[in-house]
Amino acid sequence: KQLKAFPKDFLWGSASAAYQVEGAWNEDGKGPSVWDEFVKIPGKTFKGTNGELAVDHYHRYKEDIALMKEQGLKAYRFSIAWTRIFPNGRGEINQAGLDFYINLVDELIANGIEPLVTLYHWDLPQALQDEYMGWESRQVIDDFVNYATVLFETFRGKVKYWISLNEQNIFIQLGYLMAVHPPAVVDPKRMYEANHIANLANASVIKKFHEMDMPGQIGPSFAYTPNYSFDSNPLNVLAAEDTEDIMANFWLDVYAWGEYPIFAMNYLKEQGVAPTIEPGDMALLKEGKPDFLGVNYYQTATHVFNPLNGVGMGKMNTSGKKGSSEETGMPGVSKKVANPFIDRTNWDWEIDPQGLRIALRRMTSRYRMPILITENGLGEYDKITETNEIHDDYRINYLSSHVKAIQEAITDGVTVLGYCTWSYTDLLSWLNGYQKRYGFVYVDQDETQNGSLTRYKKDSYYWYQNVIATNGEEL
Ligand code: GCO
Repeated sequence: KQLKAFPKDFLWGSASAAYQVEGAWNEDGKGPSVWDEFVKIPGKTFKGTNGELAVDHYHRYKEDIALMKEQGLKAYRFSIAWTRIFPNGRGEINQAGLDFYINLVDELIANGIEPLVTLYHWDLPQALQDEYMGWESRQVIDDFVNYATVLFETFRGKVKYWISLNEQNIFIQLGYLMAVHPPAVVDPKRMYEANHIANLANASVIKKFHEMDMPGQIGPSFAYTPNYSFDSNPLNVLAAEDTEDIMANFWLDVYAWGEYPIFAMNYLKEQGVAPTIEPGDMALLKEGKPDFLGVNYYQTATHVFNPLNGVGMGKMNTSGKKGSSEETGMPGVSKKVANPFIDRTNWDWEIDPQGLRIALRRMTSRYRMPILITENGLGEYDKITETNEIHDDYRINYLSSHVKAIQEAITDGVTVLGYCTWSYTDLLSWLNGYQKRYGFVYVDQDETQNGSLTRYKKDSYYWYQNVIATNGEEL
């Protein structure tokens, strides 16, 4: 079948997040975020690694942008650290912090690279966590809108693509159910309450963006793991559909329609963990309709039915050894099983390029909205040779098969605005330190090398350079 060409203005991009790259954690008036504090708790991150220095992008952004320019990158997605703008979450603007992003955006634009800005990539001001428990209080809504408004005013006309919340489903579930992200709580009721408040904050910021008549587009980035049934046993098929409702539609329906899905909501009510919905909430969710849906795609998940006394929450693989994750499941709903048709990474993430096509198609048939792929990539151990080369053919295979799947989805009729690989440079993996690398650009990190922070181009850097130059014709 003849594949459609990528659109001429397709955003060939790459991404990062403030805490994972910037470093300079307490410079120029920055306040502490929940992550600055969380990493200090023993045992929470791989060997206690943190983002205090990260890859020092705060001081090396010009060097990083020069590499982007040389590669031909069309778009760079990064996040703004709330605590650089408002060290305590609100109050006086910290001009030095804002200036960093003004310089960053100007440098990108001067180099012909479209800035895609994420407003929130998990680094909540610690002050707001202390004052009113962060996402668990409705006070966070006004503070988030206030912070976003400053950025909208500052970057009006310069930044055309905005991402409201990054992976709300992840920071909420890992923060309030699995206790592996701050605030390290295990409480489904509190999780769904915080999640509802995050939905209201998300909708409020989008509404504000539209009220301000901002040129450009805004949408959330959802970490979408499409769910499959293990086989054609109707029990398993239903298990997969229920999982899709509870784990995906529960966020995507709210973003796109301002509605919670019926089956998932019933399930939460049965469990006694459904969020409290106040008068006016649902109307607000409908008013904050995004212009596009952002999707972070890494993997799919395959399920069988799980009896009521079946497995519960397992453990995720943070060891970097294949096969070391524990079984996970929702008793009475589903249990995740290995998909015999696909291989996994060393961190047990299933490698499934067709799953990306399926994700894009499902989202399109359900919501009919343009999609921006805000993340996709492979975390691996990379080796640098004595002559400073990094032969990451496994990453090239991963990325090229996924780009091909996007082209197939476009041919099927999906509207895709752009594609951001995760990540541009190597960076801090929240729970896995610096050994799990995602970048096109290798960074010499203490944990694995000498700590000089020198940048080296991987083979995948040159591969993507050619993809961009041929607008996706050569993969
Ligand atoms: C990791 C993760 C992250 C995420 C990203 C989500 O290894 O820590 O893969 O890097 O992909 O931050 O938006």
